Amino acid sequence: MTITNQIRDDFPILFQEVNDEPLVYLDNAATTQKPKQVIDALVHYYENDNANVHRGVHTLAERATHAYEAAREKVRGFINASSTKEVLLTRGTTTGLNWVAQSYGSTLKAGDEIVISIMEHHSNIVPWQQVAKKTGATLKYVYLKDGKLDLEQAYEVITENTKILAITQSSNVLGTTNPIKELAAYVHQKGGIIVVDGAQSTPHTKVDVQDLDADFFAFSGHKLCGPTGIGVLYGKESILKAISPVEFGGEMIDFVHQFESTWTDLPWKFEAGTPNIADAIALGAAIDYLEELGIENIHQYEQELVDYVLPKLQAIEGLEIYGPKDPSEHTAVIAFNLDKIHPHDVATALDMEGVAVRAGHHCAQPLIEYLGIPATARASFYFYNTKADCDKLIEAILATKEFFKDGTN
Ligand code: 7TS
Repeated sequence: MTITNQIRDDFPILFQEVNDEPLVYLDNAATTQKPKQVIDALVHYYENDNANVHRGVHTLAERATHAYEAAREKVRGFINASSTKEVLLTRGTTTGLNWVAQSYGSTLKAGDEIVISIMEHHSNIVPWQQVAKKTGATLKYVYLKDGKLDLEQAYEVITENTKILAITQSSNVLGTTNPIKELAAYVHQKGGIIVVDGAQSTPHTKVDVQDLDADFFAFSGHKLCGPTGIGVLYGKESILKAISPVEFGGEMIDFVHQFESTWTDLPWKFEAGTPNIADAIALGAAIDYLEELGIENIHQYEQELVDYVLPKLQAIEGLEIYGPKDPSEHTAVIAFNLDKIHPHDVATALDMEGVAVRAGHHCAQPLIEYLGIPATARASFYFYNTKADCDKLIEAILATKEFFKDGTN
């Protein structure tokens, strides 16, 4: 199936005016919009099947359990995990990364090293700072070269002491994609594991956790047309079997005695309490939707948008873009600064034109500090954006530039 403007009809939210202008939604790195198919799945579940899972024998409980576990199977296929035992349903990327840090991370000791990159989201920094504080392990960084990960430096920093390499597949600021497969092979050869933050890659490109040889891989449902509050942590079965759960209570136990308890099997061992059933089912609907479009088609279409818009942005005098210069190396996340105008003012001015972009540090303060800037504006695209949206962005940026001309130049 090719991506055409018609798919926009599936997204009711896109058809509105903001500040008397048609909405151009370019904040997809923060969260994506939901197609009717996903909204319908939520409504259908609550209107027909709502019950708690894994406990009741009545018909509704069986239906809810079946739908919840069917969603897990869809996720398994989507990322090519070898078994649903390896697919843990979480609240989102942040929860998944915290689980890995709290569980696997607690096995580290003084002298062990955790390597992360300077382009990480806070969710893949702060949990490792905590692990380092608690265990005495050392946190090390890989920095940048030409707006991309400095691979040469990565291969120096990763050593036999590296127990964990925790790294994003695609940056939410720089629009660069890291060579996860190569990094995984390298860290494995040194005896460590790789934890991948897939929040910005999974919605846009084919992820195959077995091909990448990722030990852990986390992503969020809401960045790929699914609801908020649901996400995925993939972990290799051999590792998940060996480590302890992070949360304890209902659902995850096998047997509870007065002073001792045992855990149930994977994946439920990690899923304490009533899970987010409705949103898991709707995540399954989002995956069906993306698979119908074809994730490769989505990737190719977004690349066409980048090839179209990035050179136009680069041609605007006084507009600085972060990350790789070559459109073929840039994802559809474009962070920029315009003249000396504060990015919040840029975002507000664009909003007046109906164009929604984010401004700020994008939860990547160490990166922003490293770049030596206070913040950036950021336009981020998804498959329902069009070349007309790109044109509107350019037009609105030029209008903003003109508006602030006298005050800031
Ligand atoms: N990792 C990356 C690379 C991200 O971009 C984000 C969210 C997260 C982790 C956390 O995901 P969550 O679903 O658990 O919150 N990034 C952004 C963003 O760039 N703007 O808003 C959220």
